Amino acid sequence: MADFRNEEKTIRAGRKRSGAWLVRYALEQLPVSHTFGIPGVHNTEIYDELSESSTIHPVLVTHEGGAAFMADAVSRSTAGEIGVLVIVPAAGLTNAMSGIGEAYLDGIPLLVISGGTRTDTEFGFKLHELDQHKILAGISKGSWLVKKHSDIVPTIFAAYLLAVSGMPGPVAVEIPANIQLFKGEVESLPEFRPHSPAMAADETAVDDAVDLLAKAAKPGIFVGWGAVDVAREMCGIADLLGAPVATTLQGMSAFPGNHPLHTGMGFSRAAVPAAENAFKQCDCLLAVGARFGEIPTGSFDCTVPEDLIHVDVDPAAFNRNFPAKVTIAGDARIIVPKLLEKLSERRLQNEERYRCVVKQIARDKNVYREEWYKHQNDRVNPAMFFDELRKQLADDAILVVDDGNHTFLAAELYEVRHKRAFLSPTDFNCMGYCIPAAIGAKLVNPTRQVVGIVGDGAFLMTGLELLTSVTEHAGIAYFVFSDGELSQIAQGQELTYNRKTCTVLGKLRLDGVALATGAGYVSIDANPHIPGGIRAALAIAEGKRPVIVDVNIDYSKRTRFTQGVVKAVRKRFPLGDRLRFVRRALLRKVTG
Ligand SMILES: Cc1ncc(C[n+]2csc(CCOP(=O)(O)OP(=O)(O)O)c2C)c(N)n1
Ligand SMILES: [Mg+2]
Repeated sequence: MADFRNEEKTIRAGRKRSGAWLVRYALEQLPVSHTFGIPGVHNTEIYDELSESSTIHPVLVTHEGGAAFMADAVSRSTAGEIGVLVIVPAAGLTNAMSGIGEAYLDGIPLLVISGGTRTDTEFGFKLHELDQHKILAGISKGSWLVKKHSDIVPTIFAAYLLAVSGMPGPVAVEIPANIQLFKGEVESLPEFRPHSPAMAADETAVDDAVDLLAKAAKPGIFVGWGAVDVAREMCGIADLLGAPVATTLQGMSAFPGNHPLHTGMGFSRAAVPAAENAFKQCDCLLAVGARFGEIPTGSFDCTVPEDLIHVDVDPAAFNRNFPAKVTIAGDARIIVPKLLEKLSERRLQNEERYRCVVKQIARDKNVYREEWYKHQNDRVNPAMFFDELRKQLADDAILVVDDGNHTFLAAELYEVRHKRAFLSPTDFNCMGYCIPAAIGAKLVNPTRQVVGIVGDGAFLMTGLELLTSVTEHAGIAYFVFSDGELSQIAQGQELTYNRKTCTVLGKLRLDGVALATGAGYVSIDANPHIPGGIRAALAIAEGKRPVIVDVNIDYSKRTRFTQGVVKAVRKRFPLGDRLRFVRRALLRKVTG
């Protein structure tokens, strides 16, 4: 593994310090404002130290899985802070794994500080005794077991640097209880020096990319989370090229949804019509910070031109799913401004293309919206709901989603206008993300509105973290899409099997959960209640209290995503099995 040791300045300490003091010392120098977790006998000394901190607030959660999602959202919703967990070994770690896994596959930095069993006793079968590093090996960028006091600060700095370098991700440091509790010799205390992603862009590759883009007849742009901090420059590139822009799901806030060249999430047949149409006959694709993962490609069912220019911090993404003509490895924050600069020098004349593309996108977006507006019944219309929510929220409001049908409704119908303003659990795709993640986002963005969109099934997984938002005065409006089902899967079952198994939920009284946790409660039963319901919820959240909004959502119209993905997956089945599936579904339709 590379040596990520910080080029630290050291201060002479000259006396003994407890390990817990050293942990606090290290964390206070990093961009850390909160820690998330639950105390136990293996980390109470760290918690006791944190209670003395004037810069770090330790947050008690109800489950360490929630802690990990909160920490993940801290990293996602800020350009610089890192989310930190302070947990007990073994049981705390395994509970936190869902959030650690999400951060790992989505490339989100996370710093896990775990207690560890004592290393100074001869006994075996100790409480929480488990080789955590074996578990962490497949789900983190690296993990350390601290052996002596003087290693604590340099190890935490090294772990942090690894978490934020290259493709970001989670890291873990285990500090045995005896080292935390007792004092040990530390000769010097390193001081942290922030680093910058100074990785120069490969000029030749950038020139090659500009050549391809300049001569393209129908260029297109695909942006992912990796481009989240260069949205302004990406707009500049799109404008110069007159190129339509699609985003990944995770990267929905990497390009403003109200830009006239924005089309939607993905550009496959599982994308909205504006995106699908705009990318037809695309002859040169610029992909930035997007890995062509399963979701935005509609299960790998998109057509990618030969002239693919792929920019990514992770070279492993190149030529994996789609071959690229030009690859540029590095941080989008360095490469994209360079691309924009070099494209601007070409004095391209793409005004006519810009006008045509913009016109078609606007037309397609309108038609799709009308299609949704026409689909009305006595339940809450998703398009009307998201339009009203958009109207009432500030541009920089953060929308946190979970995983389910509601995610794709949000992706297709809600306009994200600000960077880092749409948080979604994407590649690990873990249900239970929204409720806790919204808390993490709100705590580090107290002046921004934070809103959750969560399915009733996902709510059941982590809903009791509402108590954490109540105690932390995190004013979040949680819109629970109550359809009584695990709909994203139930719809797939319906389309594939004509039968639903194990996807109908028990009846949940959300007003009871609100009462139990101290959250506010609002219900939106039908379309006329949408404006008033949203207004009432946002007012409660404004008063620093979370609120559950029970939305009687209409799921009878399927998203383009669900329809497209089911077809794409089925298409790849062996012919015999495909026919068997179709026959079985038809038979069940007839026989009931
Ligand atoms: C931890 C976990 N378990 C199971 C799944 C599979 N899964 C994906 S979406 C979904 C349905 C979610 O239901 P709900 O939260 O009610 O949202 P809806 O689809 O109804 O909007 C399920 C079960 C998952 N993604 N994550
Ligand atoms: Mg549901």
